[in-house]
Amino acid sequence: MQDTDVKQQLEAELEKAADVNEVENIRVAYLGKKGYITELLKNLKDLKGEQKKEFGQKINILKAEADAKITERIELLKKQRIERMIEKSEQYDVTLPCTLEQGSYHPITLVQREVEEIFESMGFTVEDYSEIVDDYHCFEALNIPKHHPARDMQDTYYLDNGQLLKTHTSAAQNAIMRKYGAPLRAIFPGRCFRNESTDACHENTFFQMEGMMIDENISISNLIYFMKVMLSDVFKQDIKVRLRPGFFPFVEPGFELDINCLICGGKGCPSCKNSGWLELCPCGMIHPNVLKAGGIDTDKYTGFAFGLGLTRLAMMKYGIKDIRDLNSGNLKVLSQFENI
Ligand code: FA5
Repeated sequence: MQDTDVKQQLEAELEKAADVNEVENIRVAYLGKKGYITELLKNLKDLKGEQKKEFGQKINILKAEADAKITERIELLKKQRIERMIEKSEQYDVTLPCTLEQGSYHPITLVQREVEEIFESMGFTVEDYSEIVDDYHCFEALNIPKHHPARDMQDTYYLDNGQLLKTHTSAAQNAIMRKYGAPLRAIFPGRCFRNESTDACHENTFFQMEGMMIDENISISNLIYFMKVMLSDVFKQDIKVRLRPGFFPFVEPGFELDINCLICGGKGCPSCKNSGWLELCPCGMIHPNVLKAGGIDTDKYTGFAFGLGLTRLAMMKYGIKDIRDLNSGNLKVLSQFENI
């Protein structure tokens, strides 16, 4: 084959090649050890002088051109393939009617956002924290050493690696104190896990919203003030509240803040275990040991903390009688909140 024929034939074959593999086969057929262009070079030995030089140059130019054309074709095919993939993945008709039903926010999300707004307006920041924590943060930093009986109050899911699923949002207290120091105003909502049997007001997976305020001269009256503002803003009605002593190793003094059950109006029902009251928001003055563990100067600062039961708050606010409905994924229950 003449060098001009080789060039034309190569161009025709490249034009027809539909994918990169075919082009690679063409490369071998022309530039490989026994390829057409390589074979042409072998003719050199029969030529002499000026003729040999001229032919040699011609074949070298042909070889370089062939290589460039092959590379060019490969690039083009790759580009076309990507364009086809993009085209395929984005094929949808925007004029088609939407068949998906619109979703709605979960009642816990709704109430969480409401409480966040209330506290943000009072200068609190909203913090995030992990659901898997270590023993130190969940217990030890909160004045609950190993083997302390208070650990029994929270039946914990331990992981194989020694970590555990957060049993309460208080597990974030130490990290937040260490991050910001004092003075400090922060709330931190989060999912909590306890190995509990479930009933109308207990779940094994539920939400709390922790709050902490640390500053000079913080006292129980500050705590009561913030609790009152929060509850009257959330419920937008007068609700009966009772404060009674409560024991938590990380506060001193500690309180249980209960609200009159809004499902039965205080008469007693399964949602409040027939007591007429619902434990909603334990709280207290942060224990000096906890402040010290968080790097806070206890000669200068005091603070309060609370652990609001966000899931129970959603129940009371929206009149949900059974806590288990909230994790059920039952759209009949949950879609009632779409217009709130
Ligand atoms: C605590 O978890 C403390 N960390 C709260 C705290 C924070 C006290 C800061 C003092 C200072 P307790 O275990 O009582 O406390 O839970 C707090 C609230 O979470 C309860 O009042 C209740 O509203 C909610 N709660 C607890 N267990 C469950 C459960 N199994 N299902 C649903 N809500 C729950």
